[in-house]
Amino acid sequence: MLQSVIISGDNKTLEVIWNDGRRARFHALWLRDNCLDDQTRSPSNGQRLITVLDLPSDITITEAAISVEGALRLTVAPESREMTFPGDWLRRYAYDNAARPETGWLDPGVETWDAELQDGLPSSSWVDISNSRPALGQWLRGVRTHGVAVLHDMPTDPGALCEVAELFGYVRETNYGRWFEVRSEVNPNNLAYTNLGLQAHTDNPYRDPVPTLQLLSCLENSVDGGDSIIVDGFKAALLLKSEYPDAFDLLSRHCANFEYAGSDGVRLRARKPMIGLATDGQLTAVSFNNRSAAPFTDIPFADMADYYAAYRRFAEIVERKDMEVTFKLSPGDLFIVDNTRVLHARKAFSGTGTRWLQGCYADKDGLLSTLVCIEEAQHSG
Ligand code: NM2
Ligand code: OGA
Ligand code: ZN
Repeated sequence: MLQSVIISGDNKTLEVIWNDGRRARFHALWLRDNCLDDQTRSPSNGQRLITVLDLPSDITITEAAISVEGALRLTVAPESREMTFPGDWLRRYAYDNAARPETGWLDPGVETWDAELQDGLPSSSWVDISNSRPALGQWLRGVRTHGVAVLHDMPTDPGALCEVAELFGYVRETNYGRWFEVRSEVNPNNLAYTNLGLQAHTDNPYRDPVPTLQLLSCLENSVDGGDSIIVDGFKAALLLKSEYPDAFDLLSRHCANFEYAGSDGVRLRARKPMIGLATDGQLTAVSFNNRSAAPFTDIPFADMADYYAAYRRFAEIVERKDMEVTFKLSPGDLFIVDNTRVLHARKAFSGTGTRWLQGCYADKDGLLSTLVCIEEAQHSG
């Protein structure tokens, strides 16, 4: 509930005060643009019907008051339009916040982790998430918060992992197929298809846009070794920033090159920083993959030696024991990672048994959308 409103001296902004004492200022222009009436937003789909050119640039507030329901009511000129905004709507979208946080800030829903997550990995079972929306929501929340979740008791039929992606969104088909077999092959077109260990990495940095989720499921795993390791790339990047701020700057300000050219007819190339920041400093992505790093061409000559030192520092942090969560996949296990954040690795394997995984890519937009829908249903239900 809103308690009061004060119009500024120039009539271009106002300040509201809620009954718990919180205050926030809003611009008349912003309020007009976000008017909740059905001439401004389509009642059937919520999309905006006006453009920025429809906003009177000389807009002023002529009247403002708090209604008995605790909503803001105001009138603006020269349109002489009346508008109403519920107090909780204004609170949700208030933008009159304190100074920007420093570079490397994270979405408030994200929690970084290290080896201490070992026994607390978000996990569920296929039966539960495919039969219960709340269970699916709980599992997806793990991906949103920690960038990783494990699933047990998967059916072992080929391609079953695609059904997991289809529970929340869409499979991203690539040159590797709708899903791919991960096992040791003769003449592999990718080092993933060998028994070699793989340094912690994000997949497909040579692709733009990169697949934002990867799923890996296990059909057989009777070899010696082949354990899985995951590392929170956001945690690693923030450690780098606190321990070696100059290294963090180098990896976030300069673009690396990535390439995959392992199969006939495929020449994938992309350019991006290893530590991705939004222009306002939000930490948004980590791209790290030794096998697919191409010759770096876009780092100034004078910075190249320091860049390699920074790259090495970052790798050292990624490989710290106290950063990793490890597990050995058994048949029927699957894990999903946020491929813009969480790095995955595997130990080398050998011996007489068989190691057979299947992988597929998907995207976070669908996952996050499904999660919000599940949460909205829970809050209204
Ligand atoms: N596979 C498993 O990004 C990479 O190249 C990692 C990807 C071949 C689809 C391996
Ligand atoms: C991959 C990969 C890990 C594994 O296929 O991208 O990293 O455990 N595989 O085989
Ligand atoms: Zn991989």
